[in-house]
Amino acid sequence: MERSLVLVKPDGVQRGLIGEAIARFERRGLRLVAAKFIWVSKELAEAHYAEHKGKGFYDGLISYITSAPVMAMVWEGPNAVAAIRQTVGATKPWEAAPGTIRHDFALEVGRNLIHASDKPETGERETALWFKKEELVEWSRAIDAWVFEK
Ligand code: D4T
Repeated sequence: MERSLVLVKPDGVQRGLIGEAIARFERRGLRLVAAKFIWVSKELAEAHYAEHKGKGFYDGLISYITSAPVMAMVWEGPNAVAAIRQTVGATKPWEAAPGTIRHDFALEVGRNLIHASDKPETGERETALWFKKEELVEWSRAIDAWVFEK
């Protein structure tokens, strides 16, 4: 089963979009594994965005993600990474497909509301970076057989 880290970023939290994001992932059939509401430290922000160090938007990215609390979650399901990226929409909100979260609620790449892991391996790495093992909940739902084929 694939897992993805999802962050409702500071702008999403400030704009009251935590519930909107959770509702969309729940409706899609994804299963929640972990969640916590935290103010991100500079260390965690730098570890999370290490691949962008040195880029022009890096400093702005770090100050944005540490500017106010975020809602950090892990969601799982078959093809969860691609499904969640599809629900979230393209990084640049003006390129995001209609009906996606970024299309429906965002305009700027530096205020794009949500983070989602970009590959299954990234999902595993980011889950381990943001959550301790004991914070991940293994469970099943009565409806799983009606959402998950296997
Ligand atoms: P995140 O990581 O926030 O979910 O975004 P994406 O996975 O969709 O996109 P990304 O890693 O390419 O970018 C990370 C983060 O940097 C901001 N950004 C990106 C920016 O401010 N200017 C830019 O030109 C780019 C490419 C937005 C998301």
